[in-house]
Amino acid sequence: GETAPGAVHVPDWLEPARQSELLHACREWARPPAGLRTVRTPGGGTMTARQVCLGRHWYPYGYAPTAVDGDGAPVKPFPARLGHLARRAVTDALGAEAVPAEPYDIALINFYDADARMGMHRDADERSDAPVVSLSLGDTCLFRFGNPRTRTRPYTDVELRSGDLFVFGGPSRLAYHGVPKVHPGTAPPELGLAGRLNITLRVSGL
Ligand code: MD3
Ligand code: FE
Repeated sequence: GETAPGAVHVPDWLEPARQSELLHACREWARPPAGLRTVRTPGGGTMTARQVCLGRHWYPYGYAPTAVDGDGAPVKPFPARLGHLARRAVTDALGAEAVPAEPYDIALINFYDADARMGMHRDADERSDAPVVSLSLGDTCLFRFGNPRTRTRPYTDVELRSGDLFVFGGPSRLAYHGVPKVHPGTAPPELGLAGRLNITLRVSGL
């Protein structure tokens, strides 16, 4: 359903076998070089969700070809199949007209343990207004969707579960959003994941 203009939630978009496949791939991508890392924020803090990047390395607040704030290794390539998945996701959520002409070329994968959170922020480091595609695996989280102008209320709170798709396009592309809570032990048992994983697929416009 449409949470806000251009923000569409599609529960259970990924069937269980596809969730397992994607989780397995994420675990491979998380290995060094340029694997899972803790993101340091400019204020001297650290993000509680740890991250792996494909295609381009995100660091606060820009993109680089190597893991500049990790081991310095070249970032793993963006797999063609994630590009196909992104276009299919946008088509299902927003319609074929919303699929961008430019290729999807970045994946950011966030790993949340039971205590991890993500504060309210905007994703404004891409030079493209193409929709962002979000896929969730593992534990259910409380996802908080705000508005494009301020990080404050009004919010729309949505539970994101394993297999859910969320696409953020149009006026929602620059909206504030965050993850105030992960619900431990809520992952589908057959997935074999303690915690939550979120994959976002993006167009860099570079
Ligand atoms: C709304 N990730 O990677 S997914 C992020 O669950 C991020 O890991 C969260 O925020 C997570 O930047 C939230 C939902 C999401 C992702 C990207 C968006 C919402 C968005 C981009 C624009 C607007
Ligand atoms: Fe974000």
